[in-house]
Amino acid sequence: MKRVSLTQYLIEEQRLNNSIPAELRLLIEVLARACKTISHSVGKGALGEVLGAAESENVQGEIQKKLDIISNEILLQANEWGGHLAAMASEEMETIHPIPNRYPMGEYMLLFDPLDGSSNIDVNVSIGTIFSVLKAPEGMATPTEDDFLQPGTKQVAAGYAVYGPQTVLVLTTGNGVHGFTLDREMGSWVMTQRNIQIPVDTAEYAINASNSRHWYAPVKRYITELEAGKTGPREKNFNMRWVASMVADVHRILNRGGIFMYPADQREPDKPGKLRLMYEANPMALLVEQAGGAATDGKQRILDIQPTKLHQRVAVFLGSRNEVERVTRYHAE
Ligand code: AHM
Ligand code: MG
Repeated sequence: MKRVSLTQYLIEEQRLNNSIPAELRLLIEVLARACKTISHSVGKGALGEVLGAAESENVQGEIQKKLDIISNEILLQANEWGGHLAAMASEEMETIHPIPNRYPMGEYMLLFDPLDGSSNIDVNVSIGTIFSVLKAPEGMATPTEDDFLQPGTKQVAAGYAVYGPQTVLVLTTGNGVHGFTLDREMGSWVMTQRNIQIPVDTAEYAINASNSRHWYAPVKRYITELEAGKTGPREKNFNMRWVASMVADVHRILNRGGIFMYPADQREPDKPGKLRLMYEANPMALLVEQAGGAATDGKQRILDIQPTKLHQRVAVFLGSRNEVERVTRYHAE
């Protein structure tokens, strides 16, 4: 079989479909290289002395792991000097990171969760990097947080790398979703999946059920019906999976269908769920929609939400279209 590398795929997209400007291609290549470096660090584990907690908290008040900080640094350093970016923002940084003056400024803005699935870092379970790419607003001189506050529909690229038994990069630039496996011997990304499609129906769901006592009625109803199985109203048995790494859960759903949920609940009514809109929900929502699935916050399409804060949270229901539509309908009823 002829191997198509990430570089070849990107150049062909640029040349044949005209869907990727040269600067965006450079950006994705640099990102992919950074993910390769992160994959290497993650893979060393205890041998690289990278496990365990750092002595700091991030803006959400969560204890940072050493690998959170290492991954953040890798992404910042890799993306600073290429001239393709105007600014970056990260789960691990309170404020945005403008490109230092000594480097040229480009027209794109990059957001990332450098290492998602923090609770899995030290226990050798899949984790990943999530990224979202926006265009800087017309006429922007000095980037500010406000320039990032664009709805997910404005993303020009999004994706993740999952560091599991294999390291896989899943990418969309608005022209389908494609997967690239890291060839560890050659150090290159090889296309292993073209045009990933999520089945519209599924018998698999993902939710942290330990929170069930806090759920709102529509989520309770939906899950109770799934649990009732063949003799319940759905007349079908459902299976549950929860990795506690969104990247790994979404990766499974892209590959064989399913619905992923992190709902808002009654604990903190002002805080809609756990996941962050700009660098977790939006990129995943774009991937899922590009693969024929759906993504809502229970009420509206995630990609249509107008962000008001860089680190804002959002409820998430995404995956196989018929299930996402059903649970969204329950919220409306
Ligand atoms: P993180 O960005 O601090 O790693 O948190 C996000 C993660 C998601 O990957 C995952 O879906 C979720 O948190 C798991 O949460 P919980 O521990 O409540 O099950
Ligand atoms: Mg995260």
